[in-house]
Amino acid sequence: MITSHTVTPLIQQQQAAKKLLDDAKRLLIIPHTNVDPDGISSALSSYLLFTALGKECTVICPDILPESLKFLPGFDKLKQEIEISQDFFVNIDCSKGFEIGRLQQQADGQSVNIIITPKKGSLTEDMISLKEGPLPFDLIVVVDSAELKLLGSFYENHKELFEKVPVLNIDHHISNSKFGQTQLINPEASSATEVLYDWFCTDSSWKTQITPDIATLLLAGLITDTRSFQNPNTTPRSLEVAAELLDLGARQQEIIKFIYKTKPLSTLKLWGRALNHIQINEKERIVWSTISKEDLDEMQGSSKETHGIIDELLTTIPDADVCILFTEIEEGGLKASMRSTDAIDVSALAGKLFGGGGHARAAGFRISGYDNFQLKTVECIQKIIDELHGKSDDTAAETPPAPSPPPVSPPSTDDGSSIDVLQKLSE
Ligand SMILES: [Mn+2]
Repeated sequence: MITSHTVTPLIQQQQAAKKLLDDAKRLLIIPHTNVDPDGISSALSSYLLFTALGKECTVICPDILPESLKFLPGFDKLKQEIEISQDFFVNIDCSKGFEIGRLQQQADGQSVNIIITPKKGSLTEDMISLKEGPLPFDLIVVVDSAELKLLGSFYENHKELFEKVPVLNIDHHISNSKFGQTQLINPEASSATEVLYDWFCTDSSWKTQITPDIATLLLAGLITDTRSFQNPNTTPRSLEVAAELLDLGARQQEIIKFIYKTKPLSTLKLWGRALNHIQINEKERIVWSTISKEDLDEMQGSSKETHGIIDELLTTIPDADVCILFTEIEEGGLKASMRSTDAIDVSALAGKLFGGGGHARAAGFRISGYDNFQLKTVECIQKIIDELHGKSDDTAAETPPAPSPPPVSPPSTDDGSSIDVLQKLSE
């Protein structure tokens, strides 16, 4: 949600964020779930820099660790969980001559008694006070996440921590909900790592700590969020930052090799299936393809491996205004990723017809509760064609209705298709 509040100038945000960082000693750094290279690289570059500056840092990957990003410097530092044990203090005022002889504890099943035997003087209630001990972190740095709930179960499981510890929100999504005590949000930056780089450069003692490893991380986020500088979010500043990072020793070829030129065999086989299943309606300028559960099983792949198909295969077909990839998902149901040219607003289509959402040129939706995947995809395409022709829903309803209306889920949040879309199109 974009608020109407006056936007704090970037320089002031950078200064406030720096002040918070300077005062903090124990940092918890975390990117969003459904991790992507920008999120992970932002978290790891912050981890490496602030560790070098003497902070005690913990870096979280709130997802299964993505094997494909193992090449990123610092990857082995990622933790999936933390153990939080906050001590509790029972304070005894000994200023009036009281001395403890012995401390014991005695449990009776329901409760525990702490028994204090005096060595000198006597103990009264007003000499005892109780307080919570320090938390394991004094600052949480959330990177590349438009909302706290995008931190997934990590946030759900540690809500109290997020309430007690100040949160620094570093992001580049225009849709950022501005959570946290302090924000450093630059919606003009093409990646969260670009926001970080500009921030790191505001302090010369920070900038000199940018090692080739940190530069590689920062460049990895920049390259992937701009899809190698192909996306319209690429600005003159992103190209400048990329050049400066190369100067600082970023290993661009390593990023290209591991992100773009290393695909598991199962992914390539799934791409083969998708290519085989491409269907085109030339008149309506719609291209679509399908990956069924059988395809996933036979190719030993996962539905999370399909998101390159739409951006790297389907959208390269000229003369199509709408591209759609239907993928059956392991948990049941299907997800559809949509891309379009300027001619069509797929977010509106996905929302109106299927309760999905996203952005004008990239959107998605989910459907569950159908009997036949292939028939369902044909039905979806027909609905889209009818809608593009301005036919009303009543007309569409004249086709034989499904036994019961399929429940429609909100846009997917588990792969590149739509959380990506929801976050990314503002990039
Ligand atoms: Mn990003």
